[in-house]
Amino acid sequence: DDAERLAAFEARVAADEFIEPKDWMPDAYRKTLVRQISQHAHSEIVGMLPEGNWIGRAPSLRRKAILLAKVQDEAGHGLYLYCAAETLGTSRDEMTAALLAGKAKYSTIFNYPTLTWADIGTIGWLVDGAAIMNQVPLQRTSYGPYARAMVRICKEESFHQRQGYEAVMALCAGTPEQKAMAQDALNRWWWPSLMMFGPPDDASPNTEQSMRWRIKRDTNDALRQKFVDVTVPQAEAIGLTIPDPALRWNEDKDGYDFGQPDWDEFWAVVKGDGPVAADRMAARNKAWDDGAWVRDAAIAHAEKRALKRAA
Ligand code: FAQ
Repeated sequence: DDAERLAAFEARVAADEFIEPKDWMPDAYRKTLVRQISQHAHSEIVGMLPEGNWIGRAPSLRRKAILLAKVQDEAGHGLYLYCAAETLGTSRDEMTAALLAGKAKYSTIFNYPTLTWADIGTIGWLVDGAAIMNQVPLQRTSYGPYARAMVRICKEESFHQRQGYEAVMALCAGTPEQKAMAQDALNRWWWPSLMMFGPPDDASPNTEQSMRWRIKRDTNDALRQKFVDVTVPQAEAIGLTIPDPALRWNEDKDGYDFGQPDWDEFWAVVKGDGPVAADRMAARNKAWDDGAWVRDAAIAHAEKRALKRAA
């Protein structure tokens, strides 16, 4: 019966076994996974937009080639993640429809504008840096297909983070105007990057259950702390200042004390009021509509081949 199956499921999770698509799982576990994995997939897809609009304006051929490769990687991440979510019984068409209708959540970070070239380096450094901090532990998430998707994603994110930091480093070694551009980008992206980890633990409705089921392996605040601890020395190394007057090293906890992002702004952006949220949704819908002929052609081609095989 259900109580027995639930006990067996919880014992497997506690023993760090992976749960696989055909295994029995509680409905709430399946629902939480579909929620988190689909939100994650949508983030990768919408996340192509802020950087995609700089491909034509990259300052050199080398930077352009790197950025193009990075944006393509994000598309690939979205596709692995949609596949992982599909193993739980929700179709990619349903997930895509929810995104295009503006009903699906995706990371708040992608509702902020990319104003200068320095923003592109800063996104690689901070946004991909935050993504790695969050996703390395997810390689041990309890659902097998999600954990395995994370392995390749983390390798690619690590290249993204390095290319971003290297681009910011180049600006910091350039003219005073270039260095000021890098500082301005850090000032604008710092707080939204801290928001990527989600609300504080005491305001996070999903953390406790997700930790018990080992869907999440660390809490939002624990990952945010780790991110601050590794990022501050990186900023110092290239002569940039983190825009947080409360930031200071705390010997006792062997980590930094730091200020809190504006959580009212965070919840407003979660609810869809981000500075460029409407533009992002319009761009996604336009891309979907513009791609209709490609989907139609692929289906027509597949049908023609199926007919030939039948003949
Ligand atoms: N944005 O109870 P919690 C990338 C929502 S990396 C929007 O704490 P949970 C790479 C949350 O969904 C970015 N919504 O939730 C890249 C929940 O709403 P719901 C994507 C947020 O799930 C780089 C409510 O608030 N990474 O794309 C956010 O336990 C560069 C309550 O929150 C992932 O998705 C937020 N920041 O913890 C691509 C990683 N935070 O559904 C392109 C996997 C919270 O109950 C360029 N996800 N919410 O109505 C996770 O680890 C978790 O889902 C968290 C949130 C940590 C994001």
